[in-house]
Amino acid sequence: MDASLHVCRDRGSPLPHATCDRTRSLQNAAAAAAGSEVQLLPPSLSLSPSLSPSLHLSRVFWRLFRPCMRGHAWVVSPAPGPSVSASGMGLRLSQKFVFLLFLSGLVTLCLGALFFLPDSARLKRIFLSKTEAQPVTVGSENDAREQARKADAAAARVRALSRKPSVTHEARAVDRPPQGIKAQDERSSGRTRTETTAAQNDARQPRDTFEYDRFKKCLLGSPLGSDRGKPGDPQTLQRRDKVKEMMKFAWDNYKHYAWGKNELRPLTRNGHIGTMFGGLRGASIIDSLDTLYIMDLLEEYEEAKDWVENNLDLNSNGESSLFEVNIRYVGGLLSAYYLTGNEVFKKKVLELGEKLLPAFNTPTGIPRGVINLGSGTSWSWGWASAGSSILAEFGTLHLEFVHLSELSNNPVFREKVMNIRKLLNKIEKPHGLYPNFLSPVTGNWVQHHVSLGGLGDSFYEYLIKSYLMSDKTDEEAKKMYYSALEAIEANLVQQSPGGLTYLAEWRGGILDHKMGHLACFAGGMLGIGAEDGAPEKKQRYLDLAGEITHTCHESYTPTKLGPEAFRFDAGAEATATRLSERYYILRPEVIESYMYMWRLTHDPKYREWGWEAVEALEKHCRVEGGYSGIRDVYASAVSHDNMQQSFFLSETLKYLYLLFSDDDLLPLQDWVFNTEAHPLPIIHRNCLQRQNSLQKPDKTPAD
Ligand code: DMJ
Repeated sequence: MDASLHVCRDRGSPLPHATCDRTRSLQNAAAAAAGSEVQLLPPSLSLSPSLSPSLHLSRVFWRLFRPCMRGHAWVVSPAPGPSVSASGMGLRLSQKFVFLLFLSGLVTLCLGALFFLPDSARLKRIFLSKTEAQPVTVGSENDAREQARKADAAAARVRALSRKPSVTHEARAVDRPPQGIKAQDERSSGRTRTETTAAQNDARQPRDTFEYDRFKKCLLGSPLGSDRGKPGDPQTLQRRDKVKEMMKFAWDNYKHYAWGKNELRPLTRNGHIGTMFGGLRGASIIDSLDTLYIMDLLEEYEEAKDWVENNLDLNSNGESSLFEVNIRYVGGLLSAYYLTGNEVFKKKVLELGEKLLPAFNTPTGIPRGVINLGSGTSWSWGWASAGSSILAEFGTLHLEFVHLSELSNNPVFREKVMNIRKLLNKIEKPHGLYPNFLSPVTGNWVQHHVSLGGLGDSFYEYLIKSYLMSDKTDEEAKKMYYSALEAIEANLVQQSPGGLTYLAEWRGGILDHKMGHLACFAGGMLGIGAEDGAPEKKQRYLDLAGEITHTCHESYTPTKLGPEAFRFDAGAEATATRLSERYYILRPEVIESYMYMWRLTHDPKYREWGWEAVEALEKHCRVEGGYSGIRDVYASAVSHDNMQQSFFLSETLKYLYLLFSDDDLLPLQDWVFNTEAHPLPIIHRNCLQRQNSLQKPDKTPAD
């Protein structure tokens, strides 16, 4: 509990002392106005319920405040005049009238204080049940939107007073960056305490109508294919087996040295928790569930599942990244559920999904980047300029949230991400591009930095994947994706003097001729989006996909592992020119593009490139205690960073395994991979509806 909330617990009441004090002074003021010298009201005062509705209110008020007042000799001493009994029954009618008048005034004043004074936010939370409370995040910018919201909040307060079920209560914004991080602009980097909304509360209603069997019937093929994707030719099978062995090695070491922690430190052979997931643990377990399952490592999968069932504690109180928790935990649990049908995953993921909802309680509905899963408090990253939210973070929730709504039959999750979509669709875009920073308070761009690498990347990925996941019915996502692509082609796609195609970064019209490793996912993205482009563009997009993938492969030299960022200026051709950009942390993006390009073209070079990566991982990253990132991909003497990232198990090894498998293992007609490589099923809506109507008791198949 907040240290500043000193309650009247010693007197049996949860009210803050400040409120008790304020009540007393209000009483005295009101009494003075009524010409009485008020000391205190008697605890035993009883008034006839038949007198007036305000009497009931007075009683309610009295009951609420009595504990604060207990212990005082509260008497009414009207002066001057005949003395009266302290009992209400002994009061004369005129005195009763004055007394009632006073009580009504008092109640009005107190409730007024309760709802309008800035310090009363906590009291409101105590007074109003969680189920009623609906949060409004108040930012510090005084724009028209804010005014409108305040008006809404005021109207809601009135509704609160009339005790209607769904009310909105203003919460206080506390401008404070996360611990250890200094906000660049405290004016707008608001930390916002949020509470359970009515809609969020809805999420707790057991309205589960999802039928796993019906879902399975609507898949076009078996998720694991006819023979778990076993490739026909012996060399490919051998390579696939090698990848499986790598996964087992990574898993066994994690299990041995870091079980239950988030990542393994393979050199020091211990666990790493970090700060990204708040109090959540077991990131490597959640990220591995589906990989273990599709690789037929079923004993290991069972261990992981048991851990989720018995040890995954979602009641954590730490400060976590909304984006990371979503792509790893929500994505990992969702795909484990869809692949296995085990209800424990569904239960956990819905519980976790609800805990993420308060992050959306901002004036625009654009979530802030950091959330405390325990308290619902959310705030912007201290490093994000002017309290902004990051495009790649709030733009990478769509797939998972749509599935949370599918599973729970509760629209609230879908509504949250559709709201983000709506805002992004409407807002003016410089040259049709989406900058990386947006204010969750005003809904305006904060900086004109555009990138398909870090800060921007997976937003674009989720546009095309939203379209594909909707069984190609989400026309809005499609339109946004292809318009963004036009803008990217016109402004970011570049050719190096050496003939390499790359995606530059854009800073207010000035190009930075640099590509991050992260941007290498774009080969795969362009590939899977090619087919649904305009007829005259399809081939162009597929070619572009191939060119970007080729450039990224070119950056993998001489260790055959790639740097964090590479440049195309001052004579550089896909080369890291800065020491600080030479590291490789077991990232998947280049291999991810190989996997998609293999599926789309069956050009054997992609499998060859993938195998090069396997050999390089074995040579440079495998150590006795697991796999480690390396500090310099150009150095002949390898230096390890002592971290086995959870995405190595979830993405890098999974994409390699799929690259050496037949296409019917997680076929792209049925599955899209979230940005952490967790497969999520395409929603074959028509089939699902057909299945549902077939199964209704009052319907027959003939219907
Ligand atoms: C993963 O966590 C996800 O792919 C994310 O979108 C960005 N990159 C890391 C791995 O590099």
